[in-house]
Amino acid sequence: MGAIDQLILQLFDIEAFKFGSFKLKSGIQSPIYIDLRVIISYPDILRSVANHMNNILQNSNVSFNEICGVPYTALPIASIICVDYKRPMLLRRKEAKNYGTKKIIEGKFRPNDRCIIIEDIVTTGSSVIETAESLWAEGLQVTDAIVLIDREQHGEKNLQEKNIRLHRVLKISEVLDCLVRHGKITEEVSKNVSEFIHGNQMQLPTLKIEIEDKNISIPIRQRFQTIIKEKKSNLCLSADLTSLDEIIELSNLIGKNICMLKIHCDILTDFSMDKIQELKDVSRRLNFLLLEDRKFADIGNTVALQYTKGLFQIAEWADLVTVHVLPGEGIVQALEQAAQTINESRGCLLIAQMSSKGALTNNEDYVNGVIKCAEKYSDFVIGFISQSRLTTSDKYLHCTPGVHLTNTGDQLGQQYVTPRQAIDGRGADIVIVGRAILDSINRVKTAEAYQQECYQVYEELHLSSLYSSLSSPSSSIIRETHLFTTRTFTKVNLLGGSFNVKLYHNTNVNNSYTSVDVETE
Ligand code: 6AU
Repeated sequence: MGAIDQLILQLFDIEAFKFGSFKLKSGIQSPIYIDLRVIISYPDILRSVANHMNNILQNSNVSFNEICGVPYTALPIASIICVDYKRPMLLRRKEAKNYGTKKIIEGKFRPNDRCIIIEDIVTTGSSVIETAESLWAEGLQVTDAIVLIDREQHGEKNLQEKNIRLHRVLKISEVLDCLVRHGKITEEVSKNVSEFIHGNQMQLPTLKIEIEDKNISIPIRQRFQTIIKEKKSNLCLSADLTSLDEIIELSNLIGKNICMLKIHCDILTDFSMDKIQELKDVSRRLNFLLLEDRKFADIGNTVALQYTKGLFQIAEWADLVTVHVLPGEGIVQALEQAAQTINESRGCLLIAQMSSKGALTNNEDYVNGVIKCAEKYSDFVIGFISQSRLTTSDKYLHCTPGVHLTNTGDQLGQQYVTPRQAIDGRGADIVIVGRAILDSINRVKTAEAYQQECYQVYEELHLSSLYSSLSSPSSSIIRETHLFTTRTFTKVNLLGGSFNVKLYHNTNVNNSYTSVDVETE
């Protein structure tokens, strides 16, 4: 008997396949029920399943760095494969932790690593897709999934649409054939199940709105987007303090509320590489980016040295830096080249407009020059420091300083607007707030208030763009903002039905787009 037949019969013997009439989660009555959870009680069968999946992995020649099992049944299978292959494993939590790092993917990986998904059974492919989306959001590449059983209910095509290749040990049709051949089920039962399978092809109900230049394929940009979304924060704290110890202490308290911490390393009286490493550790633990507001403004050669050498060795620790384009595009070219010597992903924000009174940057030609430079170096430039929305492309994050809820300016030319004016009026994605938080009586409470205000306005704005993208004759919004606390954004009446609408970024490197997923209730 062939190894595949042997495996099918073993699964039959331990009642992984049940025939009769079963009500599925969806309410549909099914003549077959497959429960692969039982395999964990049979070490020999578990090992045999892992061996079969290993063979597929070997024969498919897919290169990969990590393996991610979909909870729960696939986890022990993935563990065995990882041990056999001596490959690291990743885990996707079912829910993000609501304490500590709020991570959804556990385990070590690097941006652009290739990860294979392992699953026990595929029907529509939705759990593989959900897992892939979480991995994409972390900058990983996912192109292949291996499953034990394909129920042949359109899962392969659904996965194909997301550019994921499906490899399977068994198709349900092969299982049925084998069980009939060995007299375990009758022809009639097999036919019944086949008819059910053919009559229940399940496409994912997805309405995809593609936005062409949604280029979030570079890791630092992806990380930023993910942080904003996961933490529900578009607040950057401008920690203009002269003590790094104080900044570290403050970031431990406020880190959970911000997406980015901005510092000026040249005003620090106690700078050391050890201390800045400590701040970097806090930024990784509490999940925010570090921006060194260096405002580089010299010729390329000098700037490359300022970025990588000297006391500060900025490139070693700053995820992002600010740059004036005054000297011409060579400055960005130099920084990008210098950043390539660093192991981690780096980027920069171009200063396009300033908040201070009489700023010479407030000139159309100048700003156009900055935008052109951003386009040319769009792998390294992830956004602007600006006072208005500069391009219709949402490739660039617009970061706006000069924000205060109560003051209108200082004695030295700074001019303030409120968070709502910055986001709604001026199109800011990220709001940079300094003294409004630093000079307040309770910095933590004030930071929380700014986080809430900024993200609420940001979400309202995003929702209204979602509204307009869905406002075709066949769709109309029936319920509004009450679902903000989850990833589900709203409910719409679409094509005659009521749907939950989810907005998410598909960060598949080869096919970046934003899509609106529509799920039936
Ligand atoms: O909120 P504040 O006024 O206490 O701090 C604003 C911070 C300061 C400035 O150096 C910086 O934002 N800034 C910038 C940046 C970020 O480059 C540009 C600008 O036009 N205005 C401005 O205030 O750290």
